[in-house]
Amino acid sequence: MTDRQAIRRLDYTAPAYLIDRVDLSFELDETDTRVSNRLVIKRNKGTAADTPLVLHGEGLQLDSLKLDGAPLPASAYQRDEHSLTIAAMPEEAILEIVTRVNPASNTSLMGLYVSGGNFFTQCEAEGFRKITYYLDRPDVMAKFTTTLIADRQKYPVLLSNGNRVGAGQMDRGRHWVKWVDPFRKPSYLFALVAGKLVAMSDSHVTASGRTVNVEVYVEPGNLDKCPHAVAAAKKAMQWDEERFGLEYDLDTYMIVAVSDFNMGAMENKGLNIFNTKYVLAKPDTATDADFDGIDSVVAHEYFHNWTGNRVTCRDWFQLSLKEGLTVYRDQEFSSDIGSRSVTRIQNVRALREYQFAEDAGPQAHPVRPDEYLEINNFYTWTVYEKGSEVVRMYATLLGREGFRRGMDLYFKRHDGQAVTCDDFRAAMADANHVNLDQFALWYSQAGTPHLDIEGEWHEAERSFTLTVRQSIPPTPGQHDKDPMHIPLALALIDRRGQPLPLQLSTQSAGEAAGDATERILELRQDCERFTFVNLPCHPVPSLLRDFSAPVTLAYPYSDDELVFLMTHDDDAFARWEAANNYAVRLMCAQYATATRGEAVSVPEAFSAAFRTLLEKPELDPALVALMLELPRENYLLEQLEEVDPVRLAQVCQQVRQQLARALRSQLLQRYQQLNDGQPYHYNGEQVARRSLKNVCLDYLAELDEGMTGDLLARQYQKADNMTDRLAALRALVNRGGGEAQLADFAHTWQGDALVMDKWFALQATSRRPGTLSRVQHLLEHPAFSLKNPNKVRALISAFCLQNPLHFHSADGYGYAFAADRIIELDAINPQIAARLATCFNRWTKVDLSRRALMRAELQRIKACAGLSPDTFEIVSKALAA
Ligand code: 7MK
Ligand code: ZN
Repeated sequence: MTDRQAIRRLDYTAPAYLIDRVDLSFELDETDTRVSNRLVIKRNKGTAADTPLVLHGEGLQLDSLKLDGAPLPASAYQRDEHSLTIAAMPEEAILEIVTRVNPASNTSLMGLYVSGGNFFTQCEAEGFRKITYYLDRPDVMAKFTTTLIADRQKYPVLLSNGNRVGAGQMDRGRHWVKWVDPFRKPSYLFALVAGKLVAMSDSHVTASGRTVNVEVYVEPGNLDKCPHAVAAAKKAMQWDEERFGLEYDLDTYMIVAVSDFNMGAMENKGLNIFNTKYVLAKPDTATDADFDGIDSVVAHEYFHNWTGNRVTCRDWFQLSLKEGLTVYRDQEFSSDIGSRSVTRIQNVRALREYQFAEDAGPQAHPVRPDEYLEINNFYTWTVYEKGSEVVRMYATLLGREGFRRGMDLYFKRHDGQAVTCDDFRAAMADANHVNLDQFALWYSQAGTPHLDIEGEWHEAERSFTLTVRQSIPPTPGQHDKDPMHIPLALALIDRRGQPLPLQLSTQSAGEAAGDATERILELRQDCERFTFVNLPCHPVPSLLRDFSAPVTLAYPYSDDELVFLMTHDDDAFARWEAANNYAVRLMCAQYATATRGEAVSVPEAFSAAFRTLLEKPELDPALVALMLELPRENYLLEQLEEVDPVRLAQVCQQVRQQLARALRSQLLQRYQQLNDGQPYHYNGEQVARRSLKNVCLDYLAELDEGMTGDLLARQYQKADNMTDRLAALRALVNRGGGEAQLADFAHTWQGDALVMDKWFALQATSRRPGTLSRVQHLLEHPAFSLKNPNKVRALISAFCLQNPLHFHSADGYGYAFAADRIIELDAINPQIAARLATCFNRWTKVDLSRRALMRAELQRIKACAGLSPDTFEIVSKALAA
């Protein structure tokens, strides 16, 4: 591995030179693209006159270099693998650089590359340096113009950032288009697209009356899969105007879909580039979850136009400044256009399943990291999802209006600037005249805070005292932590399920809100006591309502209290949470039972609680579905030590089987009620009904009866949409059958890459025996390619990260398979390889023999010659655990 130095947050220094303008010209050719780059460069104030100019650049062939019109002699500059240095620079200069790159051979999908015969770019975080020499850092903001020159027949569409200002014909069948972006931006927001694409267009009239064109570009033949993305963009525009007073600022908002893409999507100014997965959808190819995903990713990228582009990050340690905030904004958008409680539960479930595990493992890092080897490794659950929870806590502490005042001040102060997380916190504090100093710890301390809470009822005083202790576990490099500022939302519920008026003993008579039934307690110390007075009866506390902080919480609820809360709490999140707690408790206990060699047995009280949920048609089916879905193995693994993941998976299945038997008639009845034969529509009500229907189907599939086999086969065959068809196929395959349907599915959808991804993923995550050898076999399938990240995620990552039963097979073959693929991929696409390598993160959680096997594979990867810094960083941190 390259002996790269760690980059440290505290080493930040302002750029020595700034770039005022950049004029780019591309002569596009698959294997030999010529990039002309004209920079107007100024020495930054405070920079000594003899300071050299160091431009970033990687893998570039240099053709010519001119300073103020004169070619630079070789003695005037130096080059190495990563940079170009000019020792003597005037205070202000025009630098003209011509370089060449080979986009066709670029498998990293960073910089300029070819996909499906078209050109695309990806520059965040440090991809622009693979296109031309530049100050490739986010605090250098310049005005860009871009001219694209290419063969007219092969590349009729030529796009870049900003507004299209001119176009024309050229020699040799070529044409050109010129783009001007009027807004200053850092290089990571640069983009170009060239190729044979078609667009679906629409328009949006802004609150101030401007008409904005909305254009979604796709490969010919895919126009029928664009309407949902176009509608999502328009909804997002409307929402940001209403909620935050933010309008779009260019004439056209463009989205382009590409099938080879490392991530979900990218917010390049005016020209967002998306993974096809988050654009293309119609009912027979996309599931309800896919439609939801498109809404949220389109909104996310669109929202970046203000939170990310107009105000950007000073340095990459501040990544959560734009990502945490933008995830918060897209979550709020999804809550407003759909169901707020369903959205919240789904977001919290993902946070706990993935971010909590990250925060408890070897890659744990603060929301604002202190150092990195490779910034690409820090596009993490912590920076994104925990970051969004941190932003949400401002809103919880300050209220919706207070949060809006903070946002307004943030834009007023920082529009056009590259700033830090502290600047955001200062805007929130100053706009509301509050002190948020202690809140800064949310950005600097890693690890999930834990709250230990006890309640005590004083019959004589009719008061209830909560004692709250907070602790933050040690994480790599951080052993001692300080108490944090934590908003704890709570209510006290009486025996009939009514929330009681809350009055603190410390509250003065004059203090208002005498009948408020929910309060936000602001924790600031290791241990605090809160006594609520004038209560009519011994209440049940409803704690951390709506998940008011990203913490774990222990309160000694009895099983009965959990059942009471799951049916009576007026907060939907808290109801789900009670059900989830109860299920986690049950499954951990059953795992212990199985470990002692005793038989798994689900207590009647538990199935009775689930039965109640199924028998109440007045409940929101989407919420019932979420409550009936048992916690996944990967989440349970975090709650246990020295786990045998195979036994855990078996216990989970036995619990599901026993529940299915105990609830057979209710499940069947609910399934039939919900399976109403209505033609498919993607709308809230239908999505909710389908989600419960398919949860019922999943339980029924556990029954060893011919009846359920028929039910599944019928749903597969009759479905008029991908949601139902895929649910049936998954259940069929998990039962060890479904061969005919798998073949039928592949035959029907062999021409649709995104649908084939579902086919691969379904097999990779299957419980059926022999899954690893099937996965190995599928690597040879004509529709599979290691060069396509979606395919790698569908087949390999799905197996390694979402199939604990087979990944953790006791013979270690799952681990060896993962290591082999990581090593192979590292040479093709280090970013994707490093992501995959996180499947070894939790090796210290499993039993000793598996630990040894996983560790050996990590060492084998680490020992590979020429390993990328990306994979090296992940693997060496995992080994240090
Ligand atoms: C989401 C960066 C981009 C991981 C999750 C995204 C990326 C990585 C989309 C790429 C994004 N700025 O908008 O955050
Ligand atoms: Zn983002």
